[in-house]
Amino acid sequence: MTRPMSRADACPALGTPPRLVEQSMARRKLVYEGKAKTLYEGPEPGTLVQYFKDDATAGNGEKRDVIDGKGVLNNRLSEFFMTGLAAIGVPTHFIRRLNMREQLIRAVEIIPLEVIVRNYAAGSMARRLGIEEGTQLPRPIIEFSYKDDSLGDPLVPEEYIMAFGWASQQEMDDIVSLALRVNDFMSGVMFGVGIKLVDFKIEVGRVWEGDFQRLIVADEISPDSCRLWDIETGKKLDKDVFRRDLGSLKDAYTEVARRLGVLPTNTASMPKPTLIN
Ligand code: AIR
Ligand code: ASP
Repeated sequence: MTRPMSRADACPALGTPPRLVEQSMARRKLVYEGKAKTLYEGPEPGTLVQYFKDDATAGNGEKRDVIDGKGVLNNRLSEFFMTGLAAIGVPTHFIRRLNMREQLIRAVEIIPLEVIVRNYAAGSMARRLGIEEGTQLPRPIIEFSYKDDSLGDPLVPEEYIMAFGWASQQEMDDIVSLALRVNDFMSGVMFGVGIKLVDFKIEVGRVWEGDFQRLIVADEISPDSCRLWDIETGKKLDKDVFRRDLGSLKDAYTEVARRLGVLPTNTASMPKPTLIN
């Protein structure tokens, strides 16, 4: 398996000697370098390899750190959620996991929006409206941000999206129904392990199937892109732990993975899955 070196992977005693890893890196074409993930050309046309980094950023890159093992956990968790979505008929870009940090995905044309679904007020909504974090919303609320780091991903009304041609009316209808299906699925899965899905973000991409174009869930679904609170204690188990300096991000993500029974088998430092009653 080819993959770039990272701190968590770089153990010559266990894997490919570093020299060979470097050679394989040279053969692979970088397609896109994001803050938390890198995309490489995939083995077949229409595919990409999505590599999960350990980098954590917040405030559009103002705060940054490297959290050992985050990439491994998010690779597994995103696989778990995307596979579950596919099982209930929600199309996603996920094809299969390749190794600890990489998954094979379908190449999509990303719609330049962050599609945010909120069940409880938190984060920017709580700030904007002066609502106390954790207040349950009358119904799930969907909002859209324009994906542009230099602008800080500004919230945009649907009229902008249509007027600037970022997505059509039909696509917006499809995006809303995808987002609500993801919300129902994710809320249920998390509820089952004692976690409240406060809000989350997805990205959606276009794929062509013959003459037909359709929309599928892309990017990732992980504690980097959701707010997850323990139902009993309210403890935060998502990226807010990093954004707000609330403790160990790795412990929080490991807790989510353990409750879901999703843990890499060969990461020595990670505890075995335990049953949650
Ligand atoms: N999100 C938005 N941009 C990047 C991410 N990860 C997610 C947050 C949160 C939700 O979207 O992780 O789950 C809403 O974020 P905010 O900051 O608008 O309240
Ligand atoms: N805006 C995203 C977040 O806070 C990512 C980033 O700021 O780098 O989660």
